[in-house]
Amino acid sequence: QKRIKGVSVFRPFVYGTTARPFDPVTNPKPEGVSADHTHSWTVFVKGVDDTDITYWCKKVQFKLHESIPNHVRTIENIAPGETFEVHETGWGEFEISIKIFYVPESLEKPQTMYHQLRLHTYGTEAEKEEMRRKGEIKAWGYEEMVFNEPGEGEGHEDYEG
Ligand code: SLL
Repeated sequence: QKRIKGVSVFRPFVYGTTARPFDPVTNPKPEGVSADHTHSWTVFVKGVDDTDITYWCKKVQFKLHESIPNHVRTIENIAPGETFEVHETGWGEFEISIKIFYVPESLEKPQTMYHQLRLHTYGTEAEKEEMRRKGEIKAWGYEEMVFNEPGEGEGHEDYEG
């Protein structure tokens, strides 16, 4: 299919992890979770302010630590506006590979990003204090996918550049 010459389209998204320590009151450990697991956590890819990304992002493959059963998790066919995400529990921090597959009309190859799962407070003293207060360890990043000369079929309404 034809590409649209001289045009770049920017698609922002948010990705990362949110972890919560198990706590009898604020985050009780579910039945059946291994005794050595200390945290629940989520890794995700979503639109900024939860805007829909499914019209350009077709599928996300999260590669977790090999110690985790079924460690390659593929999320696809989610409803518009939903989040590509995986929920897990564990005890250790590790690097997660996040591979993003674009809709075929974009004519773009998949892209892989690497993201460090954080279970423990980090950053400045003030940032650590806020994480302790909220009982939540967020490691979020912002990225922009740039579609250069995208295919015509993608239905872009807001070209920039
Ligand atoms: C570390 N290099 O030693 C890292 C490895 C692995 C974390 C961390 C297991 C979860 C499960 C889990 O949390 N692995 O058994 O399902 O800190």
